[in-house]
This record gives sequence, C-alpha cells and structure tokens, in this order.
Amino acid sequence: MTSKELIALEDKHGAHNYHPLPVVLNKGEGVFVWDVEGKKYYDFLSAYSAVNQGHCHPKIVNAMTEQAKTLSLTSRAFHNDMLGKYEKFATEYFGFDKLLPMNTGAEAVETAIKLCRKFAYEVNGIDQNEAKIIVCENNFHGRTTTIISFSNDEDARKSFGPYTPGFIKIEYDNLEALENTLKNTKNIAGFLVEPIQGEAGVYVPTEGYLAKAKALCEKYNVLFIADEVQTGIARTGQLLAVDHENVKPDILILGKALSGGAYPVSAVLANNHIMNVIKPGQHGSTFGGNPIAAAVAIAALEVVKDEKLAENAERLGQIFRKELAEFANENDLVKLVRGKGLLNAIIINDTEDSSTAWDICMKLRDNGLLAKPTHGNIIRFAPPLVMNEEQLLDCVSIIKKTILEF
Ligand code: IF1
Repeated sequence: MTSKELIALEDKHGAHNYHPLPVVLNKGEGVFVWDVEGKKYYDFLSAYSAVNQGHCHPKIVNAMTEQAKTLSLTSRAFHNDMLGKYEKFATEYFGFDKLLPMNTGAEAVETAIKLCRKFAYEVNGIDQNEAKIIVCENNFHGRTTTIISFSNDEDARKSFGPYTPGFIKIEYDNLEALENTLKNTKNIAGFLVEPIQGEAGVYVPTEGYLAKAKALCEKYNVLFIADEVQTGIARTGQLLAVDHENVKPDILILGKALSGGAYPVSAVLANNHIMNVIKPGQHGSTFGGNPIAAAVAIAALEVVKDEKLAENAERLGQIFRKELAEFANENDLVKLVRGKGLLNAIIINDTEDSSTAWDICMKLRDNGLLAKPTHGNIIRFAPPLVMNEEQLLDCVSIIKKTILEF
C-alpha cells in the first residue's frame, strides 16, 4: 500500500487524537528511518526522545527477542528471574535503593504522585486527603485524568473534568514563587518538575534553578520529584538532566529511552525511607516489571554507557547550537535556538497560530529530515544520540537549506 492509502486507512478506522506529519514509516536503523516508498530520512524527533539509542539497536533487539522466546510475562503474582537482576542493575546505575517498575511515562508519574502522597500521610503526618503537590505552569507529565487535571493546555484538559484536586500551579523557573508557596501553604507534600520543559518548547530554566529548588524542598521538608521521562537517559548531555546541577531527586521518574524505544518501560526510583511506604496490594500493573521489559532495559542502559551517549549528546549539542545560533543571527525567520545536549528547539519568527513551523517541517521532510512543530512556532530537534558529527553537520545543512527556501 502507498503512504496515501495507509494514511486514509488510519483516518477512517482510527480515533483522530493525533495530527501526524504525513509520512508513513516502515523501517528504522540507527539515526535513519524509511517510508513505505523507500525514501530515507534522518529522524530528528527520536519518538520524543525514546529512541536515544537509535532505531533497532542490535543489542537491544537481541535482548528483546531472546527474552521473548524464553518468557514474556508472569504478572507479579509470581516472581520471574529477570526482575530482580534488572532492579539491582538499574538502582546501582542511577544510585537509588529501590525501583518500582511500570510501563508508560504517565503511569510512572501517577506512581510518583501516589508515593509522594502516601509518604506525606504516613511519615510526615499530614492529615488524610489534605496533601498538596506543587507543579509548574506549562507542564507536560502525561494524559491520565489526574495528570491533565494540573495541565494548563486547553486541548489536553478541556471537557475531561471533573479534575483531581491537590495540585498547586506556580510559574516554572521562578524560585520566589516556589519559596512563597512552600512558606505560605499548609500540607505541601512534593514539588513535581521537568528539569527542562519539553512540550512547552524545550524551555531550559535559569542555571541553578534546579539546585536551588531542591534546597528549598529540603528546607521545607517537601519531596523533590523529577520527571526525567523526556530529559533522562543521556538526552541532555548527562545521564540525567538534574546531573547538570548535581541534584539528587527524592523521587526520579523515567520512561521512554529506558527501553531505547523498543518496548514500553517506565520506572520510579527512590530510597528505602520513601519507597517502603508502598506495601503489597497498594500499587502495580499487569505488565510492569515483566521479563522482556527487564531484559530490554538492562540492554538499553548498557548501550548508553558503552557508547558514551551522554558525552556524544553534549559534544554534538554544542556544535548544533553554535551552527544554528550563527544562522539565526543572519536569518530573520529563525529567532533563536535553545536547548541542552541533543534536546533543542528553534523558535520561528512568526505568530503562534501561523503555519510557518509546520510548513518548514513539511519541507524538511521533502529534504530528508523528520521533525515536528510544538506550540505553533517552535520546532523541536532531538535526533538519536548515536549520531556522529558528519551526520549532524549534514543535518545542519539540510535545516539551513530548507529554511532559506522560505
Ligand atoms: C504524546 C510532548 C514530548 C513527558 C514527560 C511524562 C510523559 C511525557 C516529561 C508521559 C510524554 C510525550 C507524549 C507524546 C508527546 C510527548 C511530548 F510533546 F507532549 F511533550 F515528548 F515532548 N513526562 N511526552 O514528556 O509519557 O505516558 O506518553 O509514555 O504523543 O502525547 P507517556
């Protein structure tokens, strides 16, 4: 079937909950993907930073297929021989006592919220049903009913109420707002934050924000919860984005690239005094911690270290931003480039409701590079971290050439 026919098939039989770029992919390898007509593209989205290790990484595929042939799912009613090995490996890797395995990012965020609340009631003595969690404006943490309750994106939220109470929204990157809220509000249990706001348009906070926010949380005895679903696993040039400021979260949320995009694997990590508040029967999922997920996650994390992906992201990110900043200086259409490591965005000099960013992404597609606009006039650039310098410079020239066509 042709791309056109396949798109029509989705349109007729699938819910219309997405508006994808019109390209139909059927193969991926490393930094490249191919469409059904055989055209080859650089992937500059990496499935929203899930495919950091590159498409179909042989080591990850091998771990997955070998495990799939042996044992795929036991549920947590019985033990399996992979879960404990994975939990030992991942807790040592990230430096926490314990891991709670889930599948999607949103589930892991939900897990962190439940853990934070339970800790507040059972350890910190907050009255039942009174706990509040501070979140940031323009956050993106997933799409469950509780998570969209504290979103301020109208599309994500409207007509899905009634909403879950217990969240206070403050401005991102504003320490005064955080301290005022911590000081003046009773029963605060935690502060949930993205180290870089992805969906908001790769918004990098002021240097020192995360470290100071963590210090404030300590001062007011509130859990610092880092949602590293998108920023984690080497994307920003360190294993975790909080590592740039030597911050250790009380609760760490991971997803996406924890599996290299091969399989839905997410996790919440915390030390014993926090994680031990969860007892049998109080949380879980059928698939969380299944043997395939465990095998895939170990392989995916090994690839990150073996191939020095954080170092590569840091180095290539510097080159990318330098090249595009110089270009933006001479070009009226590109206002600025921002980001960290290989999580970057360019801001298009046009109104948020203009179609310019979309039109540029369509032309980038024609020129062999796939990226997606976010919030109208912002284009996110996040290639797989296995990219090399020559490929990156090739991509930079495709981007420049494409924008010059406008
Ligand atoms: C979609 C955005 C990226 C996340 C953070 C939790 C989750 C996500 C920080 C939930 C998910 C995704 C979901 C994807 C689009 C995407 C996204 F543009 F919406 F913001 F990456 F930038 N925390 N982010 O970024 O993880 O449940 O999806 O596994 O299509 O909604 P999930």
